[in-house]
Amino acid sequence: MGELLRWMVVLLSITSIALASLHGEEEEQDILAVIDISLSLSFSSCDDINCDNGGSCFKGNCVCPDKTTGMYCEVLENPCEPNPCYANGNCSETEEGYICECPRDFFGTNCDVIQSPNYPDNYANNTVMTWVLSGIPDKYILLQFEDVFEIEDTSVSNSCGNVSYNSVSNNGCYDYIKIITGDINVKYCGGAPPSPITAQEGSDVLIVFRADSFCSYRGFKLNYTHIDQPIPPVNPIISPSYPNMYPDDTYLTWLVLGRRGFNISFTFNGVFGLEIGEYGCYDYVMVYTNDKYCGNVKPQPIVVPTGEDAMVIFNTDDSEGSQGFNLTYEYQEN
Ligand SMILES: *[C@@H]1O[C@H](CO)[C@@H](O)[C@H](O)[C@H]1NC(C)=O
Ligand SMILES: *[C@@H]1O[C@H](CO)[C@@H](O)[C@H](O)[C@H]1NC(C)=O
Ligand SMILES: *[C@@H]1O[C@H](CO)[C@@H](O)[C@H](O)[C@H]1NC(C)=O
Ligand SMILES: *[C@@H]1O[C@H](CO)[C@@H](O)[C@H](O)[C@H]1NC(C)=O
Ligand SMILES: *[C@@H]1O[C@H](CO)[C@@H](O)[C@H](O)[C@H]1NC(C)=O
Ligand SMILES: *[C@@H]1O[C@H](CO)[C@@H](O)[C@H](O)[C@H]1NC(C)=O
Ligand SMILES: [Ca+2]
Ligand SMILES: [Ca+2]
Repeated sequence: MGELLRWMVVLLSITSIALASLHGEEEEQDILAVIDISLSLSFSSCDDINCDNGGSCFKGNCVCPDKTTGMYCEVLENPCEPNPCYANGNCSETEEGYICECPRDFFGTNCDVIQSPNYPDNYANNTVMTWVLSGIPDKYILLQFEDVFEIEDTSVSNSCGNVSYNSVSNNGCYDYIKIITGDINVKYCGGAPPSPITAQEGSDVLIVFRADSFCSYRGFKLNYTHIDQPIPPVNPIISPSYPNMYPDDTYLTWLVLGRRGFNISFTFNGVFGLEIGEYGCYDYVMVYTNDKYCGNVKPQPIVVPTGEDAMVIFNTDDSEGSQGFNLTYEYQEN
């Protein structure tokens, strides 16, 4: 096949020389071109080339399957190079790829998962655990929580009742997971996972889990990854489908980071509507403090003191909705 192709190309070139001569044009160049073509043809033949590892020859070059490189696909890429295991886990090659041997308290394919003891069963009372996730220069650590999240907050009854669906960071926690990185220093507890958290560029993340001596719950599980671009904070923060009706049974959180020397000023815009009933807020949005906002009257702007982080929480019950909210914020130097 290679041979046939070669002759066809040479024939074509001879024809073009003939045409060129007819027009009395630069014959020399065309002859050079023919020599060029036959030279490159002798190099681009697949006749004498055997590609290893299932590679196939095309125009004299091996096209290599995944995980192989080299002129003849003879070099197997090492799946452990660079080390895909986080937390200094040890990588070993296997038939299917690699496995990570993770340090104590790190789990997941790439040692990229951490969790409270016994998750998703109850953690033990009197637990303190810490993890350090090492940052990589120019990258951002992204933390993502699993849906099952239950850490004792102060709303539970003395008999270790259900955790509330409504917990706020930094207060109201008997047990907690604490995330410390750069300007972030927040505690989480309650019955719903925090939204994803992005650390600052290159920063390590310190995580502390602490349970007191009474009442344990299912705990938390999160994974982390190093990403190239931070996920920008959303602004405005709006309820799903706004200004159309938001869904039932929704719990969403947003973390707005404080900055030293700046207050954060939150303002509600446009339509505001959250279900209110005989017993208060059935659906609500909560900003920074424990104040729950609902009804149809837009709340006054909220100013968060300098340096403090602000949580925004949106919680709806299992029936009846309204139009929701549109919340913008800005940093004000003070
Ligand atoms: C990785 O291997 C080294 C040397 O065998 C060992 O000392 C270390 O404990 C291992 N690390 C993990 C996380 O298993
Ligand atoms: C990390 O957790 C999130 C939330 O549970 C999940 O959507 C995502 O697939 C997980 N990533 C990995 C690599 O397991
Ligand atoms: C606690 O939650 C469970 C499951 O969601 C529910 O069946 C039970 O009634 C709740 N108990 C209390 C005291 O609210
Ligand atoms: C934690 O303590 C409570 C009593 O406060 C007890 O009922 C519960 O079984 C303990 N949990 C575990 C996992 O030991
Ligand atoms: C910023 O917050 C401080 C402390 O709460 C307050 O005294 C100050 O008036 C605020 N500044 C602005 C511009 O709202
Ligand atoms: C939310 O309010 C801002 C400020 O008024 C406005 O620019 C934006 O379009 C609004 N977004 C929605 C979805 O209504
Ligand atoms: Ca507890
Ligand atoms: Ca509702």
